[in-house]
Amino acid sequence: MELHGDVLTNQEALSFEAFRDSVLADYRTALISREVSLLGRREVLTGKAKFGIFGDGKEIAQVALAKFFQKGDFRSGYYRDQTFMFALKESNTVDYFSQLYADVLNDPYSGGRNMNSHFASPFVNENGEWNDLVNRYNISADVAPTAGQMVRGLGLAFASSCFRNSKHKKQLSHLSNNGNEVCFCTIGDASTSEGQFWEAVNAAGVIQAPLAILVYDDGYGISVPIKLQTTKGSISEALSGFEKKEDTNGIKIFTVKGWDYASLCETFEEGIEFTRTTHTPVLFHVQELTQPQGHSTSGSHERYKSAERLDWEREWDCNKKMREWLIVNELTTEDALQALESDVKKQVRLGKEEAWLKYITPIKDKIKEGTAIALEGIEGETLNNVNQLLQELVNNREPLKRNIFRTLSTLVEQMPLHPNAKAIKTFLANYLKEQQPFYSKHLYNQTQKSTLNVSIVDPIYDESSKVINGYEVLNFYFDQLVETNPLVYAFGEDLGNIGDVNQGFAGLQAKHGVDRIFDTGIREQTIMGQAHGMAMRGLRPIAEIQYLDYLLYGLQTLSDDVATLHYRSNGIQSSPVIIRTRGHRLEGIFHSGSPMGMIINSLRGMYVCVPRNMVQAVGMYNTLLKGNDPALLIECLNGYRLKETMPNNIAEFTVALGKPEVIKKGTDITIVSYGSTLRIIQDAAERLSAMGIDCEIIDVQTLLPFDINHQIVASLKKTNRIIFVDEDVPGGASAYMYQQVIENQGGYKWLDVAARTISSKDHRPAYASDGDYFSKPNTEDIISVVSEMMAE
Ligand SMILES: Cc1ncc(C[n+]2csc(CCOP(=O)(O)OP(=O)(O)O)c2C)c(N)n1
Ligand SMILES: [Mg+2]
Repeated sequence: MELHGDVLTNQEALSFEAFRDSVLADYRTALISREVSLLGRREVLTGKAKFGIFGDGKEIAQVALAKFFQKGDFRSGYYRDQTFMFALKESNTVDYFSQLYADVLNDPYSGGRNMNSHFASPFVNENGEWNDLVNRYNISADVAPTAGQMVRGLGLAFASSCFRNSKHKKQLSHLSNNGNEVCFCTIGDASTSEGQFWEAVNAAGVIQAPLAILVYDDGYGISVPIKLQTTKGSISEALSGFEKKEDTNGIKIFTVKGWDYASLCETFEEGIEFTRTTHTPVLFHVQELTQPQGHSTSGSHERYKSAERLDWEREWDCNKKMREWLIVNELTTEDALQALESDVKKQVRLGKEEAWLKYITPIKDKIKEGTAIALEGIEGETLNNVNQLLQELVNNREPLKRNIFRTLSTLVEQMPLHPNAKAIKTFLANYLKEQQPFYSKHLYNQTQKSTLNVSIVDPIYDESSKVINGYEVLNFYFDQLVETNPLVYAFGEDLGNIGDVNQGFAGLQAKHGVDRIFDTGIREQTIMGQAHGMAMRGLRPIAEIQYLDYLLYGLQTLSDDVATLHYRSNGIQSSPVIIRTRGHRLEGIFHSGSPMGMIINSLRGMYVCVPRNMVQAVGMYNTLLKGNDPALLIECLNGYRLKETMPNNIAEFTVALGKPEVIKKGTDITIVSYGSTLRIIQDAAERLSAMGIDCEIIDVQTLLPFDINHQIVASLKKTNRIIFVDEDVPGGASAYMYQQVIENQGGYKWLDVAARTISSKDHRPAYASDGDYFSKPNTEDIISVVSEMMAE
């Protein structure tokens, strides 16, 4: 983008004008963004907002980058991206401040749930259906855990490769334009120290997806300088071995200075075009950026940056450098710039004030309403007392909703004989009822695409129904599924070529193609991210964690990103991933874990299915594929070679989530469990039956959701005795089931003897069959606890 000031032809003059206008528009966006950062910080320091993190010092790179972000593209970024969002007009001053104020009505990205600078755009509509993602800018909802965005970005990019290779492109044209979409993934220099970053870069280099990684290098991660973060103090140097060469895979690496507008435009143009057309990932190391106001409102960078560094940052401020460049190249004048600067200041202040009014007015209205109720018809001494109690609330210039609850509740506590006490309580109860959903809705899908709305189709059996091994049931099913549903993709370690370690997909890659059923590296976290990004783009991935014990490697992504997505985007994004794994019982410390308490406590927002056999598992897959919620399904490791009768309608029948099944009726005691443990319980029940004790056995089938219709307490009403059994540690998921039934379902009212739990020992399971016997609940344990309870 060289400029020469000689005589121009008409044509040249026109195109020069257009160029100059677009450059000045970019500069204006950068100025607006800077002003937002300055005023935003002030809002926090004066107490109107709680916390602030801003994009100052990274404006110019982002106005340049936004030029190459096309409709249909995706962003998986972090909290410095406000300028990019302003440049795309995906954000503006008013919306930005609404989020800063945690305005549940007006924050368009998270409904007041996420901190500021955590953006999102609608991928799904109010019916839960996917929007046309091809004709809009797609901003995947941000998370705060550093580098968490990398693995999602990988998946969003990889989906483009799926679409490009799909045989069903026509059907999918609302989701992708032949896989031309690039995922722009931004990250700070320090966050590249995270494992997520390296795993994602390596995976991208192997799978070759259109992922554009932008490392914004400002030399610091809060206070820790880059030399303590990155080998050789430079991410581009450290990554040089990943560089794609002729005849190799890999990534293409660019370096560019973050204050150099012209070079940024040129570099991004080349790199983005390259990844869009070739699907080779690219990484831009954007260097020499600054943080004019330090990291966030939580500290001041003067504490850890030297005076020389702070001087350097002032000198190399990207906005300042662009301003100089505009003048040197005679694109504008000093006077025009001053006018622009004051105009921008005014615009941002007005936007901020508008957002504040939108936020505060309904709260102030509520205060008026509540105080009017408290004051109605009272006089004299009482009026004085009430006024005194209300004073602080009424005078508060920045009141919160919780101040209303506190003040009015205190008033009723201190003046129980206040004539309007009842009316005040009603007012507060109604306000709570009105407000709570703003903070709690959309944890799960609440549209007609909720998995809980899926209609239930019973399995059909007759004399012709086949009796086959569990793994054969799965294999038969997956074959039909991939054949009939073009959105389904299955992948994981050893899942492609050999068809998974238990042969659920055996032979299916050869039949359906390596694009649909494939192997991945040993990289659980990016397998999760890959699936997550695909699901966000409307595909239906079934991604495998080879053994339940290794879910831990992927748990951060599942817990922080997948499970929170629908909630943190306030319902505008969904990720109906299915994570398939196998566990509970096999051998030894690292192949027979059943950490279900950890799982259900960290994955609220996902459904957790724990089928006892493969037919149940298939019914659950069918259900999950019809809804739009994410789920984890754990098959029983010791169940693949057990014989099962396969329903004739294997591809259609569904298992309702949250509906336990009574698998043995009985009158003396209710035993509640799930998964592999049920077979131990059935064994115990037979021996107890010989002793004259009649057990009722209930399979909960899913832990999340749990027994929606309270079927278990209905059993307890009959037997008056209950045990919760599983293979988790003491106090794990057995304690969760206990709490659900005894507390939530009011089960304590029906107990003749104390309810009990039986679980594994505190330690990991020891190796071999005796290790299992002495570590996990066994038949004799169950018989002895049941006998004790019957004798009490
Ligand atoms: C997993 C995780 N660890 C720590 C933090 C706290 N934290 C937030 S930002 C940050 C520094 C990130 O620095 P960098 O990646 O260079 O981005 P910058 O803020 O400099 O743009 C840290 C440590 C976090 N959010 N997530
Ligand atoms: Mg940094």
